[in-house]
Amino acid sequence: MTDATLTTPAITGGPSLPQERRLVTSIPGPRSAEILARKAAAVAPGVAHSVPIATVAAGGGVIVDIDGNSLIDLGSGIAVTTVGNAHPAVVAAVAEQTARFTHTCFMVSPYEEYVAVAEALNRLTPGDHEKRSALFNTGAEAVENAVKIARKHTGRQAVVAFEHGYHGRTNLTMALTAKSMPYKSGFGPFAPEVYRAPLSYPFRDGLSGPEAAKRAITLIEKQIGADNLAAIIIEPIQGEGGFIVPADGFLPALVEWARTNGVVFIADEVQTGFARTGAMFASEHFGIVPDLITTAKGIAGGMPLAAVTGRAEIMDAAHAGGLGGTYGGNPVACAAALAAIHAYENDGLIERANEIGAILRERLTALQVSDARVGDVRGLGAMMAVEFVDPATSEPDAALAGAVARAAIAAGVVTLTCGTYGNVIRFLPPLAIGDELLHEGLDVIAQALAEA
Ligand code: PLZ
Repeated sequence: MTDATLTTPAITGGPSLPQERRLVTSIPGPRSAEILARKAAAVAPGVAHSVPIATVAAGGGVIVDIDGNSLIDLGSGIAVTTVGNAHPAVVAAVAEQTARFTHTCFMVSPYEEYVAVAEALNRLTPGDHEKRSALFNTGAEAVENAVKIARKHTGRQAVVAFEHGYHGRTNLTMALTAKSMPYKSGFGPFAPEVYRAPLSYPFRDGLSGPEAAKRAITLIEKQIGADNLAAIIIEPIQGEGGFIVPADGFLPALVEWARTNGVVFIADEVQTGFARTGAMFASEHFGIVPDLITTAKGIAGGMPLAAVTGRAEIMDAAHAGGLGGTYGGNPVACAAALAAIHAYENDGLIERANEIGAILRERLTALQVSDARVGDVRGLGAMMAVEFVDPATSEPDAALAGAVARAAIAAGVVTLTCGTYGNVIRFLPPLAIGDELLHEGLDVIAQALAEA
């Protein structure tokens, strides 16, 4: 290509796309392969991909590629298109907003869309205390800002993150993230005053929630000291780390300890937020009310938007002009968020996440019963995973997870892996997927496992 034009055909996405798995070529087909060859020549190889197709449309439960293949989507672009890709209300809101104005910078001349998103977040996040929100572009940026705010509020510097935690790819969020490859290796030095505490990982540690919390709190008290600690940050369910659901009582004990010691408790709900887990926010499942909550991904139906929401007295600590960014709370992203949030609240999507969760749990548990290589089935709502192990030793089997995912993709099912040990397949379908397509996707996974 010598000019900046596209070869992509005109095609409309959204839920009116035929809801079917349809392979007309092998994956990748010839036209996808051509674009992936251009990618290899033009795009930095650090930006890798897991599904070798060139996407032209998506909606409901499918992704369509440039060769005309229609793949079942069990990933939602990593938990982003939770309302469904190219959701009609999101598309309409984006079109309407784009035609009025695309940007002013909220720090130059503010607009209602941003304020309305902040109001919605303040209303929907756990707890009925007075709250404020600030908007950003990415999950990592929200996490960075939550830490800034907690430090300013407490006048302390240290931050505790957890084993298996994932918080982003910027310098501070790399420091907060546990896993070296591929996220951190060679990219240091990392931000100082970040400490790591042990998690509750019921499948591997056998501890009760209170026992695991005691282990973490002892480490924090002995190695850092509450007086030095600004914040504890944790994902209610570890996402990239392997969809690890902590044992009952773990999170409440941490929240209680943080409150007693003047430490800001930050729930990173970037992956778990917005109906995904069968509640508007995963914190609700664990009965916790975080001081600050970071959100992104599902918030705006695919448009880049992120937020920090929390207690007014903490959020008010940052001085005027101390928070912001050129694009934070872009009006088009905010308009998309208002449409997506309206859908979460009014289209039964929390119930739908629970229905999808019931199907996933039943099908995946059946796999576990018939195949000892499925060591664990876990998750909540439409955020479920299987952890593959060597049946003899329970050692992680990353090769098996990789083989199953590759076979499923080749058969037309977009399947994502995760986990510190790379041995987890995760299921994050759009809530717009139909039961039949979901079952077909799970049939393909089951067959891929049987043949692996
Ligand atoms: N916090 C809990 O899950 C992003 C990462 C994909 P950004 N997770 C997907 C990848 O390999 O880069 C994530 C998350 C949690 C923060 C983030 C970071 O969000 O929008 O990717 O910056």
